Amino acid sequence: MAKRSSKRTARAERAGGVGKTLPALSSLGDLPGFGELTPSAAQLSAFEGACARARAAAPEDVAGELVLGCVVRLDRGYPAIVCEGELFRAEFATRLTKGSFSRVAVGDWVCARRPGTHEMGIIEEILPRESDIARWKGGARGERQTLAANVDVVIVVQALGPEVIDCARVARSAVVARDCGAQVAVVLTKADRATDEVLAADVAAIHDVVGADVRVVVTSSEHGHGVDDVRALVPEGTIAIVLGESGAGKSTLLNALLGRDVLETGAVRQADDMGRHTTVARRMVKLPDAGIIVDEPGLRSLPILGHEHGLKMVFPQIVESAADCKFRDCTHTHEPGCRVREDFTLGKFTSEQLESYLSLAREMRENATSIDPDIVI
Ligand SMILES: Nc1nc2c(ncn2[C@@H]2O[C@H](COP(=O)(O)OP(=O)(O)OP(=O)(O)O)[C@@H](O)[C@H]2O)c(=O)[nH]1
Ligand SMILES: [Mg+2]
Ligand SMILES: [Zn+2]
Repeated sequence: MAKRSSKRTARAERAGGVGKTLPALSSLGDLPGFGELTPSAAQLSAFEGACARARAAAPEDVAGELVLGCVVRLDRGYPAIVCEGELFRAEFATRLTKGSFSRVAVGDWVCARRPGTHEMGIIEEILPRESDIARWKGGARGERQTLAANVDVVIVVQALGPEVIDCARVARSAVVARDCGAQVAVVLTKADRATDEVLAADVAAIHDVVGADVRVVVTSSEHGHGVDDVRALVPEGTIAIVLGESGAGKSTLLNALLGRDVLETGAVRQADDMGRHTTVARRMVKLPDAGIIVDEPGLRSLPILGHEHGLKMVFPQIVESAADCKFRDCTHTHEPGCRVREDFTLGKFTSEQLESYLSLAREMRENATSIDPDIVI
């Protein structure tokens, strides 16, 4: 199939062809209703402030048109918003498109206008986030991309297979998630492809790296194995996001949780077992008798940059030791007076933890543009 995202098409879409190319709102099932989403007290009071500013800025009377809404879906950047009693698509108020403010994410609460004369709503303000799962896109010094806002739990999804699991990737995802203040759980999919021995070794290896207190659930699309355990990770009232490479089985897992094939899934390439970026939209789905999960396109890369806080949350013991190294810029590899090495020989952390920590810390130093001066790594 030809690539649709040529510059010309993009311009045509911006010029008003949007309605033709985006999925019809009436076709979007399984989105959460307004009552299933809960803004924080701070977001509610920010909404009042945003309404006052919108009223002051508008020459006409907009008071009756302002609504509190939550972004439940993004199709190639175009948000769908749910508010009391309605689901609508929206564009940005002109003053928002000027700065970087127009970067709205799934899960964002917004102050929007619903003028009776327009099909589209207008986003007046994005309300402050309680949390923000973000990554750096296009290399270490690229742009920061928020994957989802106001998320409570990050579910790191990794496929099992004949090969030993990529623990470093799980540790990396855990650092990014904890940096954003979210809880972390790990779901290992495709258990049918691994022997019992490999499976047990993989689970143990992940616990060795991210700590025994992180929940690890094993699933398989055969017989819905593990699905109830995943549902338990997302109780009613919470919002989770699935994070993993293309082909990891994220959409398949969500379909199992929904009990129906709602989300598109796609085969992995034989050659390297990678997916083909089947999911293109970011969207919330409401699970029956449980919370909300955001399905995401697979991530090609997850660079570590300025994630000192996350590193500290995932490896608290090592960071504590690092603070007592003789040299502040100790790399914990060869320096005299290295407390990390010393504590490792005392058995305070595993070699898997130390290895993951060192490789993530090295990458962070190399990428560093914003080291937190309060945390010694
Ligand atoms: N053997 C096996 N295959 C699975 C399992 N879960 C998913 N798959 C297959 O893995 C492939 C990729 O699944 P998707 O759910 O589309 O993966 P995804 O993570 O959503 O991928 P993107 O949307 O591209 O990011 C599909 O062919 C699925 O049928 C499983 O438990 N066992
Ligand atoms: Mg998918
Ligand atoms: Zn050291």
